[in-house]
Amino acid sequence: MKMTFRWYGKNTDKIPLKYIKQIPNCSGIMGMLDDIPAGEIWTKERIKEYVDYVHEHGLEVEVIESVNVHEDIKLGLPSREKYIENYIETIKNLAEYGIKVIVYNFMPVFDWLRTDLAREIPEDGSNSLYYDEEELKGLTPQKIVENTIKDSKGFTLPGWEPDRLKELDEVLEKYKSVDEKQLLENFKYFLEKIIPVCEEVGIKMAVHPDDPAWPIFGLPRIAHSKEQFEKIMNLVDSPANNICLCTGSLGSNPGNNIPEIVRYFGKKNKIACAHVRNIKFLGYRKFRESAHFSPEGDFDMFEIMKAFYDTNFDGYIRPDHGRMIWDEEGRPGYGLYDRALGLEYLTGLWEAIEKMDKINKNK
Ligand SMILES: [Mn+2]
Repeated sequence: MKMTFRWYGKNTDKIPLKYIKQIPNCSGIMGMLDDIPAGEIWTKERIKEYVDYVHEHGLEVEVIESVNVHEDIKLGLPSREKYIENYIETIKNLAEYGIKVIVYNFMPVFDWLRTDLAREIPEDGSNSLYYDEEELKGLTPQKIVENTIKDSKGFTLPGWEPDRLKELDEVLEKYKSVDEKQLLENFKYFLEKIIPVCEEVGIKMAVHPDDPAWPIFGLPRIAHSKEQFEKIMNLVDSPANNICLCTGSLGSNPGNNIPEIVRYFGKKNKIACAHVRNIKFLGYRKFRESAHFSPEGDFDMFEIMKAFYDTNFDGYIRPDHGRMIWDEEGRPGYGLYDRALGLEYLTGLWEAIEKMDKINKNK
């Protein structure tokens, strides 16, 4: 298992790689180039520049997140062909520079959604991302986009890239004729084209769950339960077709038993990487993102890490969204301090699980 940390790139992430290197047990970053619009090729030049810069700081970059899938691919429009070709070029280019895993999603328009990006946590004065379905009821998708971009404090947010949202009305209209079944068919079409290339160049695709884990705004969503992920894995049966298991996204539905889902797909070697975080439920479809430490939220982080350990997980884990603490000003969910605490906590759990296992085996 390799512990990593999400990093946006030197132009848009104010956290220097030097700081990330100083987090004990952090082997590298999960990287992204968030200025490249969905559908465009990630050129070798851009990738090389990014990868070289990370390596210069003594860190690895074997996972790239958010090579966004163009909406036309998800919609199954004829124009998807050229976007799929571009996606394939990007896969080949990334493989050439040592990338092993690509995290992506196949969610119509929105891949994650919150109603507040900085809700104060009364117990300690920190703040974190927050979701309340009740608040969402009074809002149109357009208003949510407006609020989210306004609350992002000028930082780009993955999934909320301006290019993806500028033609929102038009895209929402197009999705009216796409149901879950059609979306799955379009997904299969995409995977059938790209997975053979991934097999050839040694890349694992890792699909990220819906966040929150249920449909929103009447859009079809197909990745928020064990059964749905089983379906996605069966669309194209290949070692290159994998899951990015995000505990906070999937776990936003308390009906999803995270340790059990980790064990289920872990045994099948279907988890290429994981985002591990905790959340605190405040009511029905109402939660906030808590510190990683189990008692701060509603997940048993020990059981989650043990499920990874017991299924011989050898992929990548990163702490996920953190709170804003110690007066840090930063990208919502992606400050340095609380994520570093999270990484250390997960590392401690792993060390303890591993050593206890050895002690027990030697008995
Ligand atoms: Mn995630």
